[in-house]
Amino acid sequence: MGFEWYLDFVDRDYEPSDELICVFRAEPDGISMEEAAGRIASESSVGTWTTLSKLPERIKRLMARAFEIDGNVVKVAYPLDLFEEGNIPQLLSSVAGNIFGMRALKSLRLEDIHFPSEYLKHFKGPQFGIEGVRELLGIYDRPLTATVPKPKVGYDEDEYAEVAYDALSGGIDILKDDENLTSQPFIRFEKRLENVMKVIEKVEAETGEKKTYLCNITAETEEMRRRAELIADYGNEYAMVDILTAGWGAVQTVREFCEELGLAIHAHRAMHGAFTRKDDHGISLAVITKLARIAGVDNMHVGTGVGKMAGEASEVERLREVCVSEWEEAKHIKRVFPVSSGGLHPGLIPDVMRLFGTDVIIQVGGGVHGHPGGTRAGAKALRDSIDAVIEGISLEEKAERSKELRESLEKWGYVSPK
Ligand code: CAP
Ligand code: MG
Repeated sequence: MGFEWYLDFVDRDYEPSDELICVFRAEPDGISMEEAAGRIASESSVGTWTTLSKLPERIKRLMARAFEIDGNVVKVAYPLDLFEEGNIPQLLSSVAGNIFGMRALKSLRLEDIHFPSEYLKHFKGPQFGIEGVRELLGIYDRPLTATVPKPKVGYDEDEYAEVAYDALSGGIDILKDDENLTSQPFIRFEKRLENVMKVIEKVEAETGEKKTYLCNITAETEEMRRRAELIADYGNEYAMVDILTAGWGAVQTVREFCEELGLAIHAHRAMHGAFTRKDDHGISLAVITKLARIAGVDNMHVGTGVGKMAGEASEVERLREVCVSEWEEAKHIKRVFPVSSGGLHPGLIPDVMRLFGTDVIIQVGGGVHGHPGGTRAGAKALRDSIDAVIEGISLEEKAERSKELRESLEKWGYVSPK
């Protein structure tokens, strides 16, 4: 139409240079892919629905350009001056904001973002990363094990500590709060932290093994800072944050004070399913996982490929790669420990280790606390299943010498729960 300038944002001959590139999948509604691409590039950079009576000269160099249209896939190049240095919320308000709501698009999915080094240089990335976490815990040659007490919420501070004692003394390395456990009336944060740290002290003295606690600080930002300070006062290594419900700006603040406090960050991705699951609309987990690494978390959930949560093995492999690959464009951004979690039990450990190798944190909640012999037996069954893989023997063979593993296999076998 005469008052539109969307097609000014489409240039198939354009060759991006050191720009931020977004890959979108778009389904137009009554317009061409060309016009859809123009709308995406315009609305996510400098434009709007109509031509304007005044345009500053610099607009020409700030316009995003849709430079590749292949079927429903559109690639858009964004000049870096569009983005404030070091500001993740503003990035998403641009490339993942209004465009999702445009009537001219039936659906839109942000599949990937390619960040140039000029953009990444403004971010610290993880404080510890895989190598730093292994040094923190003194565990180098095997996956790390974690468990979440289940039921996920419901224990009081003392009952929680009992489950923690059984899990950690049974062989689990890391105790993790569940994503919705923060500070409820029956289990206040301060008392739970005090109790778990006493348990860790006791178990470390009894076993000589290093233990740590992924303590969930998720809350308003100043409260998260207060909780993190308490964690550091106890000498614990980690704070845990539900990064999507807390928000990217909060995560960047957490990264700052965890640097001051020397705390590693465990990132839980609860709520991602609200916008990652549909193939034709939303934001891919590859984008979320890249942003988590850029924001500087040390651990990040990436799925199992075999457990109860959605996510095929091919997607899990891609997300693992986002975590563990060296980034040529930003060598200062350390590698992130992938966390495999969700419906796991000893019968699935060979599959998980086939997918991840040993650089993985294997989180097993129900698959430990649902063991017929209880939490401690569940913990040993988990460790024995990992040992079996490292020894190169089958779980059945290992189970001949492990009652706990045998009972786990009798209850769950190799089921992939839904
Ligand atoms: C797993 C879990 C994790 C999910 C999150 C849960 O418990 O604690 O939050 O793994 O999903 O609450 O379901 P179980 P994802 O071990 O008992 O399944 O890791 O895919 O983000
Ligand atoms: Mg959970």
